[in-house]
Amino acid sequence: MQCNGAEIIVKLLERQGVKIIAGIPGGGNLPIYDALGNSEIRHILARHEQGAGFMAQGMARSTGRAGVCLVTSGPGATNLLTAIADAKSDSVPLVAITGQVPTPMIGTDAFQEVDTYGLTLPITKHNFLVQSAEELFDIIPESFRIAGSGRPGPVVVDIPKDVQTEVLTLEGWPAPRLPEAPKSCDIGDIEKAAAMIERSERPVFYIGGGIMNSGSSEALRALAEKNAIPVASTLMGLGCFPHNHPLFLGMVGMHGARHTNLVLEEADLLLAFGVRFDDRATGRAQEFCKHADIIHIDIDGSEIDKIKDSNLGIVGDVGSAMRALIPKVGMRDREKWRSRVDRLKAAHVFPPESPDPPHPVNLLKHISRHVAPDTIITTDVGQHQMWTAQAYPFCSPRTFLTSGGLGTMGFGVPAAIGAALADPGSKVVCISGDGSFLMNIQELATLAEHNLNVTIVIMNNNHLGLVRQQQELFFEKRIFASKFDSSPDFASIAKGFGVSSYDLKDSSDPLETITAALETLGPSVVNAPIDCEANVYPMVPPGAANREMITGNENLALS
Ligand SMILES: Cc1ncc(C[n+]2csc(CCOP(=O)(O)OP(=O)(O)O)c2C)c(N)n1
Ligand SMILES: [Mg+2]
Repeated sequence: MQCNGAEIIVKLLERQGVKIIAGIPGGGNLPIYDALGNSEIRHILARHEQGAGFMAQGMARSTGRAGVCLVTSGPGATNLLTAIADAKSDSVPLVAITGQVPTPMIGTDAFQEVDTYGLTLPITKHNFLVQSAEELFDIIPESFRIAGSGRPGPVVVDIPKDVQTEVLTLEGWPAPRLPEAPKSCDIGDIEKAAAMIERSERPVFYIGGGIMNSGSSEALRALAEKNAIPVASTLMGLGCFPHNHPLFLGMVGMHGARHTNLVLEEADLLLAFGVRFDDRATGRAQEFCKHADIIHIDIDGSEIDKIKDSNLGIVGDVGSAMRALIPKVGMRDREKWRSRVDRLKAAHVFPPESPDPPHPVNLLKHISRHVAPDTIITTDVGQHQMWTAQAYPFCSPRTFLTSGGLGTMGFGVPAAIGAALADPGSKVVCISGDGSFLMNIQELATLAEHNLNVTIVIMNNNHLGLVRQQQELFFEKRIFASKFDSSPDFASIAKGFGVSSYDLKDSSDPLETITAALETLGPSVVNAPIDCEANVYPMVPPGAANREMITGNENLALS
């Protein structure tokens, strides 16, 4: 049998179980597109390569399986960089295939040539520049093994055009490669961890995306309940422990609830499971959980003792570690510690309901009551993202898709498209901001084309709100370059793209209008004007300790 490199690529992708690829064609990847045209793989034509990258991320984040995107050389590859870096920051499995100029032209400043390999080296888990069609048999399956094994991440496969057209005679196909089963933890370490938990009086879980990636939210719940240990989550961990569980403390860190950060201050043992001590979570790291011993479990050994020294560092799968710990810890009720935690929680009801109906917290709670509990929510980046993290009652893993580590505006719409493509029957809601929405607005065309069941709610404060908030609080109210002097008519624009739209500005009952949008089959956009001076509280000033949070009441006193 004879095949060219492009046909080999597509066949190997099919054999890896790839069902959908998002991308944009160009001279540098046209042979692959030619082969893709004959495949069962569904191609989603994005309108910008960053959109394609975030669609692939939406599929990956919602399913746990590697998402795939395909772009051309030069500007196609550079447009994709942000989505790749974003996947690296949040440990998302992604296989990004980029076309490259023919091998003999590499290094000649050829048309649409950039050094994709060099550009992506620091933002990928691994990258390849394919030298021959023969190499594809190893590199394509290997890219999936690498993207999904251990700590997941993005892999770039840069494929010169002459490799795509090179013809080979072949006898068979290599076996697809799956992510490797994670390494289980040393049993001696598990015994030590169990003894530390038993000795502690005030243990607290500090959990993150590692719980989601290891699929271990049930083990977490069983361990927390057995030993009565409260659970605080990072932004990436939200959904891994039910929002309404009595042991749940909410999100830790810069915009965490006051009681969450205060409980962590009082802990004598921190169970840092599947987390990386990100500065948004820890505040000033030296001050974070100062009085606590730390057990840090992570699949990535380079995270152990990177930011905070641990008393016990365990490299391995956090899920298997927790399953091993469950029989080794006793049934406890920790009456004293729980009642202390409950007192702190009761003293700081969070987030406060607002008397103002269009307040984002009210809108979010309303949305949560009108969609199924496991509805996927995506966000963009800004105040609306933090309000969502604070107020939305996430109950299941992989239901909150947000750009955590990189904090990329423009993530929300294409990620929602990706999640909807991966699960076409279900509703996906994107909470966006008026600034972020514009950063990948072109993907409304993709959304309309596929008639996906996505509702986008734009929390419109006519500002880059989180920037305005920082200027108000930390730059003596010098509001500069964060207010929009003109604001687009988002509802009309959405209509222009062929998407149903609603504007709460024209509505006598904004909550009812949101319900109508959520009930619309197919895509819809809701423009939701909100108070442009509303701030997200609490807020820990950048570089401060978490206990130094601003709660908003001081702010009232300040103004
Ligand atoms: C691509 C990108 N550029 C700049 C920033 C810096 N930034 C963080 S939040 C923010 C404002 C976001 O505005 P909007 O989407 O309207 O959300 P809001 O804060 O108003 O809810 C900006 C500019 C960013 N996170 N991402
Ligand atoms: Mg805004």
